[in-house]
Amino acid sequence: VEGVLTRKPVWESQTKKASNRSWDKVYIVLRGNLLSAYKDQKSYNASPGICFKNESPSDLRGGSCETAEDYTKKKHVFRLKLSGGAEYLFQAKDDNERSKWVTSLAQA
Ligand code: I3P
Repeated sequence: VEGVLTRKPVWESQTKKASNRSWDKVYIVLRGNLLSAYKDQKSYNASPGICFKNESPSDLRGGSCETAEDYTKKKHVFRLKLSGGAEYLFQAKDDNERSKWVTSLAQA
C-alpha cells in the first residue's frame, strides 16, 4: 500500500509533544508492519532506503489507527498511534482513501 498523504506529527512519545508540528506532503509506503515516508514517489523509486528527513520507518505492531473525528480543522483526517507513544495525524484526499488507509494501517 502506498500513496500521497499530508502528515502532522503530534506526539514524539507518550509525554513529549512533537517539536515540528507542521503538515508535510509525503509519499507513504506500507510494507508488512513497516511504514515509511518519502519526499515523493520519485524519491521512493530512486532510493527506497532514503526516507523523508532521514526518518526511520515506523513499526506499526502494537499501535492503532482510526479516523480523527475530533480533529475538525481539516477533512479526511485519521490518527496513527505507535506503541512507543508517538502519534501522527494524516490527511487523505477523500473519505474513501482515508478508509483504505485506516483499514490497512490498523491491520499492520
Ligand atoms: C504549526 C502549523 C500547524 C499547526 C500547529 C503549528 O506551526 O501551523 O499547521 O497545526 O499547531 O504549531 P509551524 O508550521 O510553525 O510548525 P494545525 O494545523 O493542527 O493547527 P499546534 O502546535 O497547535 O499543533
